[in-house]
Amino acid sequence: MTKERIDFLRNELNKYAYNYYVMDNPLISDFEYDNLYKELEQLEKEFPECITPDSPTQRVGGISTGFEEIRHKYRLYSLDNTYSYDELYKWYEKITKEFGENVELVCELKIDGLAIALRYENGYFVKGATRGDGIVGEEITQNLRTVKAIPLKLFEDVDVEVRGEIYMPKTSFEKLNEENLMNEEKLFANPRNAAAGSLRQLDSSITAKRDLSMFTYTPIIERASIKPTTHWEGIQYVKQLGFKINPNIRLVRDIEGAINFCREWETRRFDLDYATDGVVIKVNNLDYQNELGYTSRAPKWATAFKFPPEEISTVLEDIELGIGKTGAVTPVAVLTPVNLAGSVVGRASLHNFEEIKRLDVRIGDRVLIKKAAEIIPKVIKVVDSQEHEHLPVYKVREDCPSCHLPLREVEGEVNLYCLNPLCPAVLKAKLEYWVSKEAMDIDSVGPSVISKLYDLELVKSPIDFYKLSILDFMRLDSVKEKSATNMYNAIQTSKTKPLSRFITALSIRHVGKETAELLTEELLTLEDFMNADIEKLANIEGIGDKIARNVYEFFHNEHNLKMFEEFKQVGFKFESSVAQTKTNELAGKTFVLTGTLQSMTRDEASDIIKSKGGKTSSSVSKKTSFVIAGENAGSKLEKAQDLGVIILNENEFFKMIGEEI
Ligand code: 3BA
Repeated sequence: MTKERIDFLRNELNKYAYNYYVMDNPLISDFEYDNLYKELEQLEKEFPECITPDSPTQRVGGISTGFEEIRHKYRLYSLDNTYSYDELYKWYEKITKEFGENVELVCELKIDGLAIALRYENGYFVKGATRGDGIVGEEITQNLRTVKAIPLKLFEDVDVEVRGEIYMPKTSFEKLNEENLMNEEKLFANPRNAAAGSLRQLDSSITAKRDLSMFTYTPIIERASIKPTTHWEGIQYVKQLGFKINPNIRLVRDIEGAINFCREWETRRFDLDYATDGVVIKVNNLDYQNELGYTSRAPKWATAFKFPPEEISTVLEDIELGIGKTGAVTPVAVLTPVNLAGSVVGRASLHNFEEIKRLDVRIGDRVLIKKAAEIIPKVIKVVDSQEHEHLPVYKVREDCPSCHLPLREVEGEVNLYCLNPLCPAVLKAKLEYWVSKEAMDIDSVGPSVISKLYDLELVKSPIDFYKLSILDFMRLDSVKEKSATNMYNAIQTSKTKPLSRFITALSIRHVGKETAELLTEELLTLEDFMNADIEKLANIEGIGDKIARNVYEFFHNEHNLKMFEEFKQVGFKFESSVAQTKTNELAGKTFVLTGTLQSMTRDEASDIIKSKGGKTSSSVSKKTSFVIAGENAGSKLEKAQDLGVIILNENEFFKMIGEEI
């Protein structure tokens, strides 16, 4: 009876874990799972003779004293790779020459993890090892048993060896580093290192706590019911046995198809929660694979197209200090330019002085940089070197590099601030923000024009833009009548922009675009802002006490009130044009915008939606009414398809709001 209950619990738990960790399809809550698990644990304690090796309780073993080297039964070859499409053509040409016809290929994402080999006998997991040099690896069975995506028992009684890649999801890596930071432990540089560090633990209970997973990509079948004749069938069989495979895999008829796959994933990969560094392209037909054979180190039937690297090292030549519109001082790394993920990078963010101290970066160091959030590069660490110790430790500057007044700390902020309201750098930053896309969007007036206008003392504060004549612009070097007229007109038309943009442009602390929009939904005119008390402000949805106080103070500051008068005099109307043109045809509808739109930016589309009473959101859920998808739409589009959310292209969207183009 008890034995039956134990068998039942084990099978149920394994089924749930399989669905959760391999199929990405949770069937029950963590709470329910934990309860069943505890029951099994208790019963197994009472009846240890009923424990089987595939029980979920058997995933964590003890502490080992070291890892043993073992010789792989089948060698794990290397993989040739290239960064160039030309070379892919050449590789394929050699192959087609051999067979005199098009050769089918399988494209797989190249997971940036650690290659491992797993042996199964009679369907049971018996041994797992790192790749090592491909001939000899380290036995890490104990640690691999803790990885839930690795089945302890397969769905069929077979003898196989599989290869795959162990990885840590990006989000888990970030969480782990956050914890390590709090506990003052060493940080991992990237998910791959975190996965490697987790697998190298002598205490497998530590490995068990790390969120590791595995994609399996190759079987070597010794004894089984079927014998695949293609790589594609091999992968399907691996899936059938209970392994997790990467779903982003495609069978293509020739190299063009493979290159399309590479191009697609060069950008889409950033939507994934695991790191990829390329695409592996393999000849599908296993007979062809055998005929092509191997060089001394790698199969001729496979190659990897590598994406441009996301991380690279370069020399830190200098640290410049940037000053933002709030006066926050942000150190910027000046680097020897290098190519990173497809673009040349000469500057990178260092966030703040705390970060410099934490990383101990010194001018002259070789540093590792990467694209953060895949856009702005940042310095992640100093590359170990002999020189580092001989370089002077970076000294934090005590005065503002622009106005030379002392920099100050501000409560609750990590940055240092220049609090001089007349600091030229702060004023310039405010002017730059005024014309920026997010604020008044005067794109013909750029930073260099602003800098010149400032130096000629023509513009010190945003109101001065509106007092300039065309001739004033022509006083600047290299500005001809045509561009002077353009700039003048752009500034004049900005007077009619919606109130929310004006509020955004004011650079009120903690009031960015989103907050300004929340405020102007309730406060429709400038007078409303001047009349609102703190309580009224704080009662607006999404506005906290701190912001309410900032806004209140801003609109009760004598200097600012004078400035508003001046804005009125030059012709600002300050009526909420959103309120005027606002209709309600999209009320209650939530839109998600994804991909590149042709006739407008996503921000513009978002403004249109809001002006018609609709809402926008950045993520797709069941509550999403419509997804507007442009070119190269990625995971959001897929999610919408999964959830059955209506997907519109741009033209359909315009039709819907009656503005056919
Ligand atoms: N496929 C890595 N090697 C891979 C079987 C061959 C191969 C890889 C692969 C040699 C990935 C080299 C180490 C190794 C045998 C593993 C993949 C990936 N295929 N999808 C063609 O996603 N990182 N790596 N040698 N197995």
